[in-house]
Amino acid sequence: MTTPALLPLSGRRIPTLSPGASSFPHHRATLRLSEKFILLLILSAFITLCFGAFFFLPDNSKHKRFDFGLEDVLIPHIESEKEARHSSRQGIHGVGAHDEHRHREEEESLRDKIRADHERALQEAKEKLRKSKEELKAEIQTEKTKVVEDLKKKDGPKPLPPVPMPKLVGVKDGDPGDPDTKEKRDKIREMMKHAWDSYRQYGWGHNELKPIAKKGHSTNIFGNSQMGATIVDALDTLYIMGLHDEFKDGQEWIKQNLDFSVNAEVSVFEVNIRFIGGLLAAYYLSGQEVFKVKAVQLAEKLLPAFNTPTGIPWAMVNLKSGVGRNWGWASAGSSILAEFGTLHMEFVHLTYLTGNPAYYQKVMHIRKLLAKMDRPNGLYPNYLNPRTGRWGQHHTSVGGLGDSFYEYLLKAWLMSDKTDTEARKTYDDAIEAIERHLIRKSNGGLTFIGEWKNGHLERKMGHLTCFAGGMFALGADGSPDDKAGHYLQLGAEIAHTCHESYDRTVLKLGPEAFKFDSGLEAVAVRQNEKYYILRPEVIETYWYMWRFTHDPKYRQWGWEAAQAIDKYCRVSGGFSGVKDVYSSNPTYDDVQQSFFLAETLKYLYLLFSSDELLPLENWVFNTEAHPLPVLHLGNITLPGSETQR
Ligand code: DMJ
Repeated sequence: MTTPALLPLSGRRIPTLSPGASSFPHHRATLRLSEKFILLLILSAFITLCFGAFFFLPDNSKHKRFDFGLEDVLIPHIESEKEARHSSRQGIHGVGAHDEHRHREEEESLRDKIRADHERALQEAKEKLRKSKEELKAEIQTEKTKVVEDLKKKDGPKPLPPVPMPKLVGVKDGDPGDPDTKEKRDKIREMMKHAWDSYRQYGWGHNELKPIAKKGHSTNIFGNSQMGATIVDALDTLYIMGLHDEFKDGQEWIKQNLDFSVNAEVSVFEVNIRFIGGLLAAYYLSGQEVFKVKAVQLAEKLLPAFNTPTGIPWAMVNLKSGVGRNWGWASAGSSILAEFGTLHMEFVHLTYLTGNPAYYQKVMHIRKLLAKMDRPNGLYPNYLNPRTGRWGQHHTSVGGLGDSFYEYLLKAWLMSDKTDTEARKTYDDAIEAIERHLIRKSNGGLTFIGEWKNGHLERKMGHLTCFAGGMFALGADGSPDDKAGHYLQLGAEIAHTCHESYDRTVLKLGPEAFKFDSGLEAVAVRQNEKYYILRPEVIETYWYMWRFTHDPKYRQWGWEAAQAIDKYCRVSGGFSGVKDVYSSNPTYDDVQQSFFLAETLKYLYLLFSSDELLPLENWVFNTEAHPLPVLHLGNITLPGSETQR
């Protein structure tokens, strides 16, 4: 190495660059190759020296921190360093030496602790490595399950308050006694088993079943969800029929899979009558807490639907976001009478079981609001706007869009052990207006219930309307002015008309709607009203009429319907609706509706059972045929009822 080589480093011989000129040629001009080599040599020697100096410096680190990066080790050490500095200043008193010793001991013990921890971890790792792959997998799974369980416990529902179980009467077999009836009942049970087994095999967990395609099915009332509607809807029927293995299977699915935190926009009404009603009935019949817990979880998800300017709920709610809206087809953004008016039974039970007044208050608020409104001709229109609180189109129906509103007025009274007289009065007034404006006799002598449309009576009756026969019979006892006989008679007449609507078809199954016009009696006219989708209403009315009269014709009519269903709707993958009941060669709609298992087969089974099974004095069936016990509240006041009533 020579000194001239250092010259360029000083920069003195590097000429100033004019702007834009490259520096490279100047270097080439000013440094020769040998100089560059010497320069590099010196640079590398310098770097080596620096590194060496760094490594040979005295090791101060142990006076600063342990190199473990652990806070619990570091923090005491920093503290002890401060103390050391402090005490060395006090050294003249001889305290410094003593502290030094103490700190060294502390450091020693910390080191020992860390060493021990490391050794333990090493030992554990060695043990793990000795295990087989399967053993390790199993251990990981156990850990995972534990974490999930812990999380569930943490986020899970608050425990519900203990509430006395209402008196449950008639949860028994209901053997009808005579062999012929028993045989019929066994056949209905077999049909239920076929419907359930098919769903179990091809549609398990889906909402419904496509029995021809043999796969799951769902509609917009359940949103884009897989909430096992058929399982929940069928549970109590399985229980009543003594199909206990199937019931257990359903219960297990619900326990493991039924989850309402789904991004699904569902119908508040349908979810209430099928899911909450189904779960509550399963809870009361079986006593299994899981059903009550799930019903309450779901009910909480429905509550945001009531956040409207009037408190009249939206038709649909997104279970995840709580955002609600109405059906696009409903008159001017209206909510539907049969939807917001069919919540009372389930919501009163929810308040009873949870102690949460919200449910009771919501439905009572609806009732109060309706009571204050003007009613055209005393009739309730099917549409009500939840923003303005004003009626939409003046259409009134005891069938679709109106039906179960009237049913729930009567059943509110019945389920309260006949103490809710306000509900009874509202029912009586409504029925009186219906009789005056909607019920007529055809030329052929058939009593029918028409539809009221802007002051005009449409002489058409829906299959759905046929439930009203049973409702009139059920409400006969307790009707004003001693009109019990009249209402029982009205129930019988409706049952007869609806039977005619079945009997006048080729398949002996009833159409969706039938006319009483231009010489037509109880027959469908339009092609799109000729279908039968396994609906229950006619059989429901037969059952109520049977319970109140014991007239054998109701069992006979029920048996005719059961045979027709088995003959024309049964397929290898379950039961399907048919598109035309007037055709001897019907095509299938390929849907096994969940209400077929919840209602149609249940009412048939009850029709061929003794009255001891679920007596009507003790049980009230919701509109989806889920039995809920009468609440003999006695001195108990429902929370929220003090302020509302
Ligand atoms: C059922 O879901 C209920 O009975 C509801 O009230 C109206 N209709 C269907 C079955 O037809």
